[in-house]
Amino acid sequence: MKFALHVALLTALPLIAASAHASGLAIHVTDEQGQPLGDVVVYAEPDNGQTTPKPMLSAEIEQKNLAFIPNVTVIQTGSRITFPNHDKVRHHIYSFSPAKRFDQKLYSGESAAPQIFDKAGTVVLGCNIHDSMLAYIKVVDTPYFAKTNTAGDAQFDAPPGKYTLKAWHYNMVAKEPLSQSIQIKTADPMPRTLKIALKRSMIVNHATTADY
Ligand SMILES: [Cu+2]
Repeated sequence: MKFALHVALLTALPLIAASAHASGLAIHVTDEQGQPLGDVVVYAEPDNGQTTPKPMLSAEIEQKNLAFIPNVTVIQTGSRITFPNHDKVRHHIYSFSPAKRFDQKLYSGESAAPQIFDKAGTVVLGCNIHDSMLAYIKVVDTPYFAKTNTAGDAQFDAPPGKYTLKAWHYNMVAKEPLSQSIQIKTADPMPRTLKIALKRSMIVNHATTADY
């Protein structure tokens, strides 16, 4: 046991050393009234197109109490998502979005096939049985991304350099993500504030499976 722990620590060390060269980018997002905005996907695309390899993380979108949890997921292109159903009823999930079309007929438990998302874009997930079930997947072509919490804050690490910083919310007025050029420096302590204009009604006007 002791030996195994030692080996694990040794293998972890280079990772810790590598991340020391990256710098953290803190972002705060509000709506037009200055209220903190959660569930905003923020991501940075390097201007030179180069990214430092990062382990591809898989994600899970659970079905519970007739809802998708989480409501918003961000993943890098090529990542996989699993869809465990923790309800007693069966779900039939699907996406018509060009970035990923799939159809998982009535299933329960862990039997839904994992899906790989290999194209950047927005995917809206629906359930054929329960119309109110909706979830959003933002597939991005970069390993540098995060999602704001309910306080509107997000942060991620990226090596110093020039980037295009983008921000996307499923209920934003603009069709394209908010976009700005930024320079990430080794020391980047101040959070950057972004403002996103939302459609007036979250309930009536939010994007549905027909919009993407
Ligand atoms: Cu369902």
